[in-house]
Amino acid sequence: MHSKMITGKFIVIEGLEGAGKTTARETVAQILRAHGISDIVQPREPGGTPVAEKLRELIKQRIDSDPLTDKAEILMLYAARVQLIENVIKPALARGAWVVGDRHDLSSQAYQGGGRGMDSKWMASLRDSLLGSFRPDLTLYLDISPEQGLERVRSRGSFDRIEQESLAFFTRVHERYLKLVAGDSSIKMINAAQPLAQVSDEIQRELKQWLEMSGFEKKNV
Ligand code: Z5A
Repeated sequence: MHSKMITGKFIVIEGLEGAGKTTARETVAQILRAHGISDIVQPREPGGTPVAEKLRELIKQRIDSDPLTDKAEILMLYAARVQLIENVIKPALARGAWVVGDRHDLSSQAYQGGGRGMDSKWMASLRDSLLGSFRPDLTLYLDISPEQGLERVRSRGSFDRIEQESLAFFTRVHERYLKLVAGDSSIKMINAAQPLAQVSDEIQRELKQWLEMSGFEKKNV
């Protein structure tokens, strides 16, 4: 029986490309299932709704005759995020489901704020006016150097518009991630440079500890 019922929570996996977010999302879902949580929604950002997936295509596509401006890029990312929050995440949480997302607002703070150098105050006011106080309950940030992350994804062959950015861009994104993680206790840092099995172990430790602290004890079977 459940020792304590709690309502749905919003967990986010963050990190540079190649950090291992896809595997981590599945590891988190497995741990939640082992705790008796079966209604789990796993969206990705940008994306996760029909409209947001269309925006994702536009965001990732490079159109040389009409380069995407930084402002248009951030507005499209937020348009996709608002669609996802209002049409998928909030309804899921309201029915008691858990949401495990691949990227969320921290990505915008790191990529557009750090990578593109967009004004932090403007970014904060955009976020606050569009999302209000809506935030993840827990973020697992998978830390990896840009060099190692890019090396892992290189085997895919083709790169989208953002993946074509310079190493200097990804270094700024990484630096901003580290700064944001240091200032927010709801973000747990995982060493994603380790072999996959060790990364999964670290995720398990952090998540189990957080579930215990949140008052959720493993289902007794
Ligand atoms: N973006 C943005 O700029 N602003 C925003 O607000 C948001 C997003 C929300 C989304 O693209 C792009 O949008 C992203 C940021 C930007 N762009 N860039 N560049 P995406 O969804 O296509 O890409 P991604 O989110 O970065 O996913 P990814 O590249 O697939 O990374 P990943 O999911 O973290 O990696 P993975 O697929 O789990 O692993 C990659 C490979 O590494 C794979 O072969 C694994 O088997 C291997 N791997 C993973 N972990 C390990 C370990 N520990 N050891 C060895 N090998 C490993």
